Amino acid sequence: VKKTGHVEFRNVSFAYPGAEAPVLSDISFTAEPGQTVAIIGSTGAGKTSLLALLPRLYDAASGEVLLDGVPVTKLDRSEITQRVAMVPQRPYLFSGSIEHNLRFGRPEATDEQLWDALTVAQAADFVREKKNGLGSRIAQGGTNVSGGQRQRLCIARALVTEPKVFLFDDSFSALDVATDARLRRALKAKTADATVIIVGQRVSTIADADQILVLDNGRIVDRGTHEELLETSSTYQEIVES
Ligand code: M5T
Ligand code: MG
Repeated sequence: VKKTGHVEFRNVSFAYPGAEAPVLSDISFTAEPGQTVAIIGSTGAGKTSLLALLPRLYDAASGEVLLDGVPVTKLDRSEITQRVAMVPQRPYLFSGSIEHNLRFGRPEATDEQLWDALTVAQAADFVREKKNGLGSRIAQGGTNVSGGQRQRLCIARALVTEPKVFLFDDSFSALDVATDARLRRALKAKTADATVIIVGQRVSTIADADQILVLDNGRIVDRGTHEELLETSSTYQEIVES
């Protein structure tokens, strides 16, 4: 199997352990290398839960989640973490230096690779302006950096691992629209061959995706490009107008 980062969900359903009601029902889609797939939907729709199934934070109750054609349940954890990087909805920074935080998934990364990741994540200026640069201390939980800086450092941390698949869970929400746009342009240029799955609330974040999945109550109710959904999806129109 070529390890290019091809993602497929095939009729996936999922309920949290102990819960009866399914959180995800009959989810099917593919995300190809080079593509951006966006997931949008109201709070509680199941967006975070959907992303969690790829790195196996949880396993599907039925159906299959495939990475490069192989069910993730048949892959070693290390094979998944080498290929998939997730930036969680509440990204976490450890107490320690910025450098320590960035190298978390790839201790052997060079300083050049760290700066390259910071540049793409639009965080290089902010780190450069700090007196101790990469050696600057981050407090436990990242409480001494802003929410947007925390998001960008966590995006940089994901970039350092050079994954085939990026999962961004609302990772651009704390950024202003201009920074969001710059970051995603740089990301696209840097990761042209990667598979990108973005959960987003803001239409500007997801409008240029190759495919948008509209999630409602654990189901994909509509899918298409921004232009197609504006024509066909009342749920999408409601989100756009809200
Ligand atoms: C979907 C429940 C949650 C909601 C549904 C993460 C998590 C969620 N849930 C649990 O029971 N346990 C959990 O650990 O699952 O939740 P979601 O996937 O987090 O929804 P979302 O990401 O679309 O929402 P939001 O607010 O991030 O936009 O019933 O209680
Ligand atoms: Mg969520």
